[in-house]
Amino acid sequence: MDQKDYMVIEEIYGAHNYHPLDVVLSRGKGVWVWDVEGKKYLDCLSGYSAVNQGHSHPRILKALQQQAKKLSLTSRAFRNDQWPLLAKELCELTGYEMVLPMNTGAEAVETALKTARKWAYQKKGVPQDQAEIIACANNFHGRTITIISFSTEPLYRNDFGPFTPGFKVIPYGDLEALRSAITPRTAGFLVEPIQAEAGIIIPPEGYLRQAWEICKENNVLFIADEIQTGLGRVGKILACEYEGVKPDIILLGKSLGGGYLPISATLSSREILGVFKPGEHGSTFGGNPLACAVAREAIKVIREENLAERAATLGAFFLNKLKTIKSRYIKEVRGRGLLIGVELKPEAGGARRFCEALKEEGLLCKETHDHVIRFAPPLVIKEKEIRWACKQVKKVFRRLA
Ligand code: PXG
Repeated sequence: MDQKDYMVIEEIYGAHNYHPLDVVLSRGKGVWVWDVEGKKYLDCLSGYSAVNQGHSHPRILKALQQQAKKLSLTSRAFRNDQWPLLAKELCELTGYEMVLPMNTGAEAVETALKTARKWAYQKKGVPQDQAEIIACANNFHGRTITIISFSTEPLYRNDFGPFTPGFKVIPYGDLEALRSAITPRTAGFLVEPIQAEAGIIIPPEGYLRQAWEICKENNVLFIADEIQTGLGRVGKILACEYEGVKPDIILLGKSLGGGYLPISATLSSREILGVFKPGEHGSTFGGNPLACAVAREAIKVIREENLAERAATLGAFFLNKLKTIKSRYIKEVRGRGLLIGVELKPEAGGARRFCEALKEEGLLCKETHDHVIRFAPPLVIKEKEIRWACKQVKKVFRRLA
């Protein structure tokens, strides 16, 4: 079968909830992936940052294989010998006291929302069913009904109502808006340290720190969604470290599974996460020994291969190289670590056609919103691979000019 055959079958039998680039991949190693016809590409998306350690990392693969042979799933009805160790190691990595494991990012977000509400009723004294949570315009936190209830993107919401009440949306980067949105019933403020899906939007310097302080003054939980920015992507283990912010709750996902399995985590203090009693929340696969063994190795690799430091240095190199590309179509090149966006002017005709042209040159990128090309390769990328990527980008901008 060639690529066309797979695409035809997918279009017939698969729901059309995505619009992927027309490339059918069957193999990956490090920063490289191969299509079914053997053509090689540099992966500049990393599964939306779920493959920070690179495809098919040998150490993580070994952990997966060894654990798969021993024990894969117990449910939380019984204990297993991997979850306690992952819990401890994750807390040591991030400086938190307690963790609740789930599978997808959206489930970690839901966990944080439930935590904040329960905390509000039990600790803050908010009257039952009155808790409010503040989120930011142009957020991306996942796809559940509750999460899209505070999305501002019509595409994510249209025809999915009725929505979950209890949320307020304020502009991102606006401290005054935060101050005035807080009431005695506010349980938490949910924020992405960088809005990746919105087009790599970096808030004004000091925003996170001051927002955190406003939350502290008002006894409001500061909840950082680090699902895409965390685990090294932006040059630190947590993006919030850039401003010395220690959120009350952080959310991790994506690369926690080392590119192999879905596993997510909600981390907080004992005081906050301690609100859960047996039976109040959970998931069949959350904390399963296979995912936990993989996650333990995944975070070891991030630490021992200095992936956060690599992202900082190589990201700066990549960013500066992209900034040297001269094109009347480029509005701005911005990023932090290896999370980089090239925003195009409207006359460029959209980022999609650039991604399609880059694919032809062997570089896989995805547009985010209509006008931003995102560059987010695995953090194991080498300088010479970045040089090669930039050459292809230059070529495409010349060709499409
Ligand atoms: N928070 C952030 C910041 C994210 O980027 C999620 C939460 C949700 O994670 P899950 O594992 O539930 O997808 C994300 C996910 C998609 C898609 O295909 C998702 C993301 C980025 C791009 C596309 O729905 N990020």
